[in-house]
Amino acid sequence: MLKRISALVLAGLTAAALTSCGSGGSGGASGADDGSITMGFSQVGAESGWRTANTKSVQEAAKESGITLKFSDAQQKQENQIKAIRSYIQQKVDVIAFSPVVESGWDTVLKEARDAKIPVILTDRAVDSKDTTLYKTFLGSDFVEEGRKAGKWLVESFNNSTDPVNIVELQGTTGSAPANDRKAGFAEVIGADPKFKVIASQTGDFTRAKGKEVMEAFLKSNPDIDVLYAHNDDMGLGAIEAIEGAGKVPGKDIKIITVDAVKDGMQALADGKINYIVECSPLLGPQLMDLAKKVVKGETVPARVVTEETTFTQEQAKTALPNRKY
Ligand code: GZL
Repeated sequence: MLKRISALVLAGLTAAALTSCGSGGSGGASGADDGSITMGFSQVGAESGWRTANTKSVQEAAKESGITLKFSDAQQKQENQIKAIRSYIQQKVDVIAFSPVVESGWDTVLKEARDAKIPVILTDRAVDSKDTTLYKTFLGSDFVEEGRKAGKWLVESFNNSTDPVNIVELQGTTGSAPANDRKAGFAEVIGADPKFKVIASQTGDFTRAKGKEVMEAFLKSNPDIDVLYAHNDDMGLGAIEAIEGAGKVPGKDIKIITVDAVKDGMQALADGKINYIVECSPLLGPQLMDLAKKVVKGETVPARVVTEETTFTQEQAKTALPNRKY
């Protein structure tokens, strides 16, 4: 009898040891079947207010969902993201999620994840790979549509004018999906009317400091700028410093359109220094965790999940500001 009990106890202990050895995962790559999920997340960096809010949303949502999050900040370098993804593969996480800092150069590492049977979710930004088996879904905004919204506001605002409208553009990170697509959507809409001229367009890398630096250069080489289109609020806020430093009035002498709608941007909009903001929501955390649970269980998910977002005028910003979550 004693032998039988000790054999049962030994079997139980062995089973427990195997389960706890896994990195946690309900049938994921780690093979553990205790229902826990471990996600490896590679974040672009901490370049803007939007990014900070996005990181907060992902971390809070992971905690609320009971998902163990391994998080890395790539400081806007693709090689750091590739290293992080390889490390997550080594650690046998159950799912990998990341926001690709640029669109190209991901096929090799994503094939390694696929070969390791670890599902990948794209969040915020997309990749330009033709092989859509390399990731399960892409959760994020339609950046082309964001550019179109910015262009439509400009066209409507200058509807009664026949004078040339000189535009300078602060682009996001070179090669990134939001920079490519926001530029394309805006150009598509204003291209219908030759009075709109983009007289200068350069990357400000989505940061306030670079936005200010490039806008100072624009102001030095272009005496009559009518409009600034900045691919995010942070570059627009940096540009405002440059415009005021040049003795001009932002929002009046130079109309400003930005994208994101983070708190600092909305405050400048309410104060009349920005004229229009196209929202790009960073609050992707809850949807990302829901998708991760489905993907780890092997459930099918939509190939594309587009986030809901709107636009703000100066008056709308005054009303919305008190309730903004980021
Ligand atoms: C857009 C996101 C962009 C934001 C910027 O989804 O990738 O990156 O517009 C951020 O503020 O830096």
